[in-house]
Amino acid sequence: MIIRQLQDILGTDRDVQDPHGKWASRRLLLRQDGMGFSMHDTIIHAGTESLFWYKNHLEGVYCVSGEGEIENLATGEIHPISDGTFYGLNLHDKHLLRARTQLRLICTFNPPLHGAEVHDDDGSYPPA
Ligand code: 9YT
Repeated sequence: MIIRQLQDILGTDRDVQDPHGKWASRRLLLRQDGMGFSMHDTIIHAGTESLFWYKNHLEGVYCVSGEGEIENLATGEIHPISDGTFYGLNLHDKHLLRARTQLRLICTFNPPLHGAEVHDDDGSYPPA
């Protein structure tokens, strides 16, 4: 059984800061933990807009606090995000994520991240 506390991850190599300063991702679970998915407690900083396009991963995201929106760039649809909103990028959906206030998102990736991925210019992470 794996037991982890967010407090113990802060400031370690599992506490990943966006090089552009838009988010912080605290990796509770990674590929090397062997569970087939990764799970992250992610903070999206207030007032930011980020382009993400996970071509090589499926991502599920559950918002537990904050206010923002996601724009589906394939359709132009904009969906509000707040405490209790889930979105699943089942079509590897290219999107813009906007945080009006600080968002706290619980994110899962399949396949799992190993932790050293860096977003490319398209907003994707390289294949596992
Ligand atoms: C929601 C989202 O995609 N945020 C970007 C960071 C990513 N979730 C990660 O690496 O944890």
